[in-house]
Amino acid sequence: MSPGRFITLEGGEGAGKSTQLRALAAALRARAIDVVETREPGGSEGAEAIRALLLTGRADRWSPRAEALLFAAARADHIEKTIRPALKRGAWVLSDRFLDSSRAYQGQGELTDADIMTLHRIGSAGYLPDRTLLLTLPEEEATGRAKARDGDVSDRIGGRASDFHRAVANAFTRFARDETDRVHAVDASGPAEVVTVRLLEAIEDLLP
Ligand code: Z5A
Repeated sequence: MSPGRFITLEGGEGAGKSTQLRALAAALRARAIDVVETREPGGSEGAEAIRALLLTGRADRWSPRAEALLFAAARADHIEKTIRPALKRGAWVLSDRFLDSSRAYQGQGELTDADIMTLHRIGSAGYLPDRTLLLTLPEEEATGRAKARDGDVSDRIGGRASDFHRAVANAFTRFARDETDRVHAVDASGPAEVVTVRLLEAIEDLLP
């Protein structure tokens, strides 16, 4: 049995993560790979319940510390109930967002990147993906895609100021620069099918 692999897709809102996750899963299934598609926050019964708490309600519903702890708790349940069992049977797990989202969104205000990594060590024994695909897209294009789909409606975190989202994008860029083995930046512009080919190239070395 070839080993299961854990692949995460990261990037800002509207970059095309969900679209590409579905396309990548289809491409892997066409190669007879057992694939589990999942997402964060969420991906297990408990984590989906926490997702509803995190993404709805007033902007100030949670303090930065409480918010980071909720993401870490959801992730611990997701790994335990969904990710590890799938990998154990040799499946590939594709997750729409994971730890790097917490580092980018929760780890550069009141809490630092080191704080988020400490929460991840406590919650999930520091577990990391085999590969993280960072979808990069100029801000205006990503905003345009998200707006075309959602109009002016956004969730608790998506609705934050553009400065915040710019800082998130810079943090993701830093991760790709500093963790070159794991985090691969992939250009998410152009037609969806072309982006999927780029993503497949970025995991080619992991394919059985
Ligand atoms: N969050 C956090 O703060 N901390 C954490 O630890 C985690 C998450 C895990 C989750 O929201 C929020 O939680 C998120 C971060 C925070 N908030 N923000 N920002 P979510 O899961 O509901 O949403 P999202 O992750 O931000 O994703 P999204 O807005 O759904 O975008 P996407 O998945 O990257 O894009 P998409 O849905 O695939 O595509 C967007 C639109 O563009 C859609 O209409 C597509 O048909 C279209 N599209 C896609 N690809 C293309 C191409 N190539 N060309 C043209 N149009 C395209």
